[in-house]
Amino acid sequence: MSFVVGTAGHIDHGKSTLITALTGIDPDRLAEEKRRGMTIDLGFAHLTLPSGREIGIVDVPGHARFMRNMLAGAHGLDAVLLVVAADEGVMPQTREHLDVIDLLDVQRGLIVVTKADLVDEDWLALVTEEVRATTRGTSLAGSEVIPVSAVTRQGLTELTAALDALLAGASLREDSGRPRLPIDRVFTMSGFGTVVTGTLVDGSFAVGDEMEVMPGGRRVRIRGLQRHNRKVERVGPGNRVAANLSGVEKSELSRGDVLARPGTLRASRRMDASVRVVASAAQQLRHGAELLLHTGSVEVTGRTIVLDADEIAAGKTGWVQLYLERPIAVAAGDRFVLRTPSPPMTIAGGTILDVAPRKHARHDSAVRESLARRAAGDVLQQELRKYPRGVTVQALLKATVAPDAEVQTLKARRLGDWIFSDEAWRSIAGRAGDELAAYHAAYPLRSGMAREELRSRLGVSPASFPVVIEGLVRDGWVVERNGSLAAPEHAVELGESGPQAELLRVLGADPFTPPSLQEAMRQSGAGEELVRALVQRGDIVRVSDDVAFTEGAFDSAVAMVKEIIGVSGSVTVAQLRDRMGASRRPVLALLEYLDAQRVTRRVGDSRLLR
Ligand SMILES: Nc1nc2c(ncn2[C@@H]2O[C@H](COP(=O)(O)OP(=O)(O)O)[C@@H](O)[C@H]2O)c(=O)[nH]1
Ligand SMILES: [Mg+2]
Repeated sequence: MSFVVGTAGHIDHGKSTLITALTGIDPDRLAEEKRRGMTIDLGFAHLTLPSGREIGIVDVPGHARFMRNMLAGAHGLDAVLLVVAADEGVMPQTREHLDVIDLLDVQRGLIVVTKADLVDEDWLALVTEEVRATTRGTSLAGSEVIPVSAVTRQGLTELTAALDALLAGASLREDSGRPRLPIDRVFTMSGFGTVVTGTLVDGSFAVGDEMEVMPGGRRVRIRGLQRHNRKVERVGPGNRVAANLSGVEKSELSRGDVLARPGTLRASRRMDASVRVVASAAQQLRHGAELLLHTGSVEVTGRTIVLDADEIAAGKTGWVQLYLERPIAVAAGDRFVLRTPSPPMTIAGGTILDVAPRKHARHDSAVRESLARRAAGDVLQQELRKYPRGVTVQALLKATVAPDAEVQTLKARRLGDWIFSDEAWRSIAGRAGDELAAYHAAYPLRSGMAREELRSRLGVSPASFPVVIEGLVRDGWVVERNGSLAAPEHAVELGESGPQAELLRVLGADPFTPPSLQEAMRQSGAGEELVRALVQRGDIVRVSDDVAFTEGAFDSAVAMVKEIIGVSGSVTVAQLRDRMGASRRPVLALLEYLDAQRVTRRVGDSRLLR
């Protein structure tokens, strides 16, 4: 049972001091932080609560100038401690951090009123009321308020008990089998090499796992893992994790990169999202605005295309497409925050809905409807609609961090590693039926269409074609005959009279010494098409370009070959010619055909059976 808890609140309100008082660990680890007595970057600690529940702690800087660091630590939190100093009350970054917590939808929190030793009861009551009012309408509304003092240690026991109770109601982080570690720190340790840290979500890491650094896709291996400063072999979601990586230098990694299982995450520059503009925002979210996007531990500049309006007013929601300066690794469902670069302010936030959208026309109701369905949780089904020719399950899942099992719930046709929306599958099957019907009408004497030809007419990829055919056969749209594809009802109709009957008569007149096939065709008026149909049906056997036997003659000749070999151990052209009473030309062609068919094997002038 493990959770990650973050701090939030204005500078100098006692966040870091509180964490030290609770854990004995000073989260201000940088020399500059110690010298200035001020948190600059994220700090980390850990604590075992009275119940035995273990928590990792992320301590954030409160200074407005270091908001970007605060944001890098604010994702993946199970709960937050909103810290407000009793002597100062609610201050600008109290509000801004609260906005961030609210936009990231952190639902569990405690309001910790610190420095209670500095004020009297009446003042404390006023501050308590002020904080309650401030959190109203946010995800922390109604959170318990706990006065504490790091100096007198008043309230610390109550605080750990309250945190324990709060987390008792929290479900463990879902392990969807698709771990992601948004990296918030990279350093080298002598004897270890490259180490990254972060808050692990969505899955587990184990020592020895091969991982991928996204974006970029660099392969690395997890050489060692630490959780709360202790070596572990394996660690699950909802943990602060340090991972020692092999195969990568420190200089090749940075905050914002994501460590994930190979092939499970997509790097994207364009994404669709729902947004909400914070109620107190000094400006609306304007179409075309250049903003800073924060999600996971990454910060990136991007342009905001407002899809269904020219601007989104403070307190309102809308649909946007974000176009980023560079690709980042995200998944549908991820929360994000948008800030204006100058003056630096948190203005909006929301949920990523599509990590690989097309450019949309603005004010398009179909786009709006599709986004609304995604926002309602229907991401995979919507994603599947993008692939009219099917998609591999793995590629589909890259759109989200949904567990693989969610694929089973889709209205779709699953064939091997491939998946087709019901609509796509109906269209492919209908098209196959139409193409085959047209082909049979054009070539009634052919038993069917070559596989490759049907593939290109359907426009499906070579990779998916085998499963597509398998599915079409199973559904009764297609049959496979003589290596070609046909509609089940198709049969080659050869009449009892006419050129085909004539050809068989001409070839069968002197069955072992038939005229050349070209001569027989000329005499009977049969064309290539008809010859092919007769071959496919097995009425004639074409042993070379210009020699064909009737079925009966061929079968007899093969029997003779086997008989001679049975008696003499082998057969020569002369032996067979004498036995068949035929001329040399068809006999030679027959034997070469049998060699090619691997019935016989040539050794010198003789043939043996294979
Ligand atoms: N009197 C009193 N001072 C405190 C208390 N907690 C923190 N401080 C002081 O407040 C200042 C800022 O604390 P710090 O933890 O760095 O604040 P942060 O910026 O929120 O992390 C430091 O000088 C602390 O000693 C407290 O409970 N009582
Ligand atoms: Mg601090």
